[in-house]
Amino acid sequence: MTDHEPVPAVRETAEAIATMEIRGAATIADAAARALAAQAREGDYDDDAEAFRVSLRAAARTLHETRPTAVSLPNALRYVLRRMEGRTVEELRRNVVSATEAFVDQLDRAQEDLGQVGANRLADGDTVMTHCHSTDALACIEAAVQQGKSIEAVVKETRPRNQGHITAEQLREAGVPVTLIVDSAARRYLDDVDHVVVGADSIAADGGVINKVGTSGLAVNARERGVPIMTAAQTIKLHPETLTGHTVEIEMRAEEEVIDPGTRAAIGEITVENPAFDVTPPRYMDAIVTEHGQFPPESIVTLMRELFGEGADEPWAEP
Ligand code: RUB
Repeated sequence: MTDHEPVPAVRETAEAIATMEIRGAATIADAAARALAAQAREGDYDDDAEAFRVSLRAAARTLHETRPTAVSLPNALRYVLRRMEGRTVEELRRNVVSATEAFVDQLDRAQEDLGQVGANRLADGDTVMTHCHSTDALACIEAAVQQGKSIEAVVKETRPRNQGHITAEQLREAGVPVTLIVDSAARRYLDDVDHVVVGADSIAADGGVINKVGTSGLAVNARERGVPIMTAAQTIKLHPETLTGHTVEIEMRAEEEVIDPGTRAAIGEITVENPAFDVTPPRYMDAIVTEHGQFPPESIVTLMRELFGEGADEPWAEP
């Protein structure tokens, strides 16, 4: 192992994020922060503070390169690296590890707090519709159940990777009766639904919600059917670079997720595209629910300025 090569825990975490064994914006942020703590603890720096800093930045770059859309990943790296202070390796190590612990604690608390806010939007007897698997969205539904409300769920399977199956299982475990549907049946079932609850990978300064592909179509249909739709998203999903006009990169994934090679060969010469996320314009979203309360999507920029006014530097960049 060369001095600045990431420790195994960082390489394994990066691999698990890239292959989606670790997935979902909040879970990715949690894993990335913990990986930086492992780099701080397990790296061999030989009392060289500069070697420590260079290695931490290299580890952050390895993690950053895994998936492009969920801003929780760079936001987590930024949080920890900004607190990488100290003159000795021992001080640096202590500060990075305690920054990671504070970050992970904040994630948990934010999810609990936004769950209460989201739950207040749900009424006893409501049926909710979900898309993909979002721990922030689930926190709202589970908090409503804990408040004593009786909630049922219509769960979209969410092709191509069927994250809806995870949602179905977790809601069932929380005591919520679940009806699983194929994605194409969503509009039909919106007539039986009181609220749509989705998560977010990133939220842009204009209030656009970037989430699993299919969210925007669901939001348009929900508006047409008169069903309210909320995004549950802790503030780590706010994308600071969009404050200065940058757009959010939408991850394109392998075509094998959509169609197996044999079937594709039998069809003949076609193009297959597999975008993982899409953008829901703010006018189709009723509320963004965060740990600081709920916001109309168009006003989220005020919270973004308050929390990310310092901008979006890249503390992992070389040297
Ligand atoms: C997951 C997805 C989730 C958000 C929010 O996509 O779109 O809705 O990440 O999740 P993928 P959470 O499966 O491709 O990672 O609320 O858990 O952060």
